Amino acid sequence: SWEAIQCYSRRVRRIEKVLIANRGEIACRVMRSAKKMGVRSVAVYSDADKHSMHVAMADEAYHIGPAPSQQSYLSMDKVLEVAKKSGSHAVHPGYGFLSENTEFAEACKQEGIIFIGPPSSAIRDMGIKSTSKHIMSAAGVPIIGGYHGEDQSNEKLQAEAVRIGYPVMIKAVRGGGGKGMRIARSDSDFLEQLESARREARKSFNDDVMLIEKFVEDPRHVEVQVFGDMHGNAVYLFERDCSVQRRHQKIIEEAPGPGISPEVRRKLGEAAVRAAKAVNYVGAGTVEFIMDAQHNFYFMEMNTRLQVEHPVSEMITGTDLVEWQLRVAAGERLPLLQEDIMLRGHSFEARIYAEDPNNDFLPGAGPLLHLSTPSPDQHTRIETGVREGDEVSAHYDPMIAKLVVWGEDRSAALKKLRHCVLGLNTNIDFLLNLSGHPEFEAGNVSTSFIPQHYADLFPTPKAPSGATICQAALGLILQERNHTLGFTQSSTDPFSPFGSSSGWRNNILFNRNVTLQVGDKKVDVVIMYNQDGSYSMQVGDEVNHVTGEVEMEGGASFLHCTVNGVKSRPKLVILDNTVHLFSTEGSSQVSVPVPKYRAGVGGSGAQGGAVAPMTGTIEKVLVKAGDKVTVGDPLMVMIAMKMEHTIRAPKSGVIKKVLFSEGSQANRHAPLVELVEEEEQAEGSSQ
Ligand SMILES: *[C@@H]1O[C@H](CO)[C@@H](O)[C@H](O)[C@H]1NC(C)=O
Ligand SMILES: *[C@@H]1O[C@H](CO)[C@@H](O)[C@H](O)[C@H]1NC(C)=O
Ligand SMILES: *[C@@H]1O[C@H](CO)[C@@H](O)[C@H](O)[C@H]1NC(C)=O
Ligand SMILES: CC(=O)N[C@H]1CO[C@H](CO)[C@@H](O)[C@@H]1O
Repeated sequence: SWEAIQCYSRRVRRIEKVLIANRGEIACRVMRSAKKMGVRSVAVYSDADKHSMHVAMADEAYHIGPAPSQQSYLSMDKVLEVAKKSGSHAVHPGYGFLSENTEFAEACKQEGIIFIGPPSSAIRDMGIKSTSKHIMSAAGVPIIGGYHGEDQSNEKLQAEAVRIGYPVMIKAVRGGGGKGMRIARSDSDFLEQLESARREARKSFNDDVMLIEKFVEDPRHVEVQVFGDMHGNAVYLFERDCSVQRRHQKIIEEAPGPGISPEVRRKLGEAAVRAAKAVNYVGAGTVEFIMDAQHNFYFMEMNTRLQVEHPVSEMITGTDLVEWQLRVAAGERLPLLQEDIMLRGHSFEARIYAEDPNNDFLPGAGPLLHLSTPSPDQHTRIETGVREGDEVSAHYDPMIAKLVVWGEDRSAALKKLRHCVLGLNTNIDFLLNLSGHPEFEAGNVSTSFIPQHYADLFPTPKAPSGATICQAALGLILQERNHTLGFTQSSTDPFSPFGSSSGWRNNILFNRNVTLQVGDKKVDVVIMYNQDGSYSMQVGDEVNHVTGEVEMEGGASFLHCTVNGVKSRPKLVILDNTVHLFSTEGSSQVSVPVPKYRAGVGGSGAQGGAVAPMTGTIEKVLVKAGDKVTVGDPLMVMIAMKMEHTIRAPKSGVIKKVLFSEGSQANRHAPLVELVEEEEQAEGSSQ
């Protein structure tokens, strides 16, 4: 009751020490605000995070278990034990992990530790979709119209469709996978679509009970930041547009929503505040709506935590929402009243994922090769939890950083976003492409944006130029010379191009021909060493004149080189069998094809081959030595970055050896089996 809440809140409890039950960028983000407020921060970490940035940043850090989150970041007992041991007054759950776990919120309360989040009753109410829609509808928040009744007569269903308003979705109650679903756009085609949906549902599920729902075409995802305190106050901090998504993963978020009028903005905000008040909300929350082309909006759900994309709201309102969270959790009043919250300018956030947009967004684990960030200032924020050289762990979310910018208006902010290129072998090129798209510039966004503009966003990748191929070849030669001079003897690495069987080692200074893997093509390079220390490299019909050296700077290697008189200095990283070159023009990769017999595949570890597509854990081994397989047969199942990957036979043949057992960890590009083609075997035995 309000009485109790007020009683409780009269005791403003100082929070002098906060435990952050999270990792990565959000843990670092919370610590920054805590430091600013003079609050000491306590980190927890798993085996995988021992050397990570959030541990280094905290005032105290405690180990809580092995890498899998179930045994570390999700372990309530361990987190609470550290909270007590460290004398923390409060726990900040960040997002994900325990942030929306009512049991954990209750357990904190039991221990007299403040859970920085809403009351567990609000988390519970909002966690159940049907309950939340009920509460919202009663509070006058628009919800999507629908009919879920028992009367299944044509007349009743059609009358409901008219009441809801066309277009409507006719959906089989037992439906799934798009089966038994039809869209009716007008009264005249309703009955036909209904019959068709029923027919399909009967065939697929042996049940033709239908429900009717308002259909929103190419909807926008618009959400409102709200904040409540223990004194019954609640405010909104305007809306964010997070429409552009891929696999239900947000990519670019912005605030305020493009093209939304002040009137719609106020309606959105007021609806969101009604939603928060309906559940006696305390702390930071987000009310999500879907919005149609006419800017009608409907309640979807409420997230009872700080969102990943909260910084864009901070940028346009000049607030620090983590500071607000700490103050409100201590029992203070909201720092600002609604009329004091001003909207200024426009802000974008781009999420940087360790993933490859050109490889169907498969996440990538492994060391972070290159991270150069724009210098942060008042209008540019880099929210990250990793430093160059850190391992991107396969156990956690692939998001490694967020770039947040602010500008006077949308086009100024967008310009800034594009300017702040983080040269990173992740989704940066894709972000550039996306944020430069004319329809995006015009603010014409919806959840269908990526599929609609697929061809523009994913052009066939441009093959690296002859000059780039020469740079890569030079990088390989210089590294080899390095090794031969005895600085390092790298490799037990089976992919090293410098292994004795590759033929590179023996005649360093002499002419040679190499084959490089460039995209899905093999390119022959004829290399001649000249007396003056330069090289002539023939790529196709073109002969290039190449000189250069590797320069070390700040622990990184740069290829200081000249190709046909043009100077450049890309960053050089050689890892496994691949040369990575990073420059302001973007990144390129050139590989030394893996010998067939080692990889068990013809290519260089393409997805689906018998090599690990990324670092991860072998979940299941489906074959054993001696098994005959045909191309496409599943060999193993791997878990990496929270996703399952089936490794299939790249060709038909016989399994000679299985190189990994269940439960073991395989590095990216590691061969998983030795697979011998039947002809090869036949040849081998005849020799
Ligand atoms: C917005 O984009 C959609 C999809 O590409 C297009 O059909 C529509 O015409 C665009 N709207 C405006 C106002 O340009
Ligand atoms: C050359 O050797 C040094 C010392 O081991 C190493 O740091 C550097 O990265 C090597 N350079 C190349 C191009 O491999
Ligand atoms: C490289 O290839 C060229 C032409 O294809 C040939 O003339 C030359 O002998 C080869 N060089 C070596 C070292 O194999
Ligand atoms: C909108 C945009 O920037 N499109 C670019 C995407 O990338 C390809 C090749 O890298 C360019 O050709 C497009 O112009």
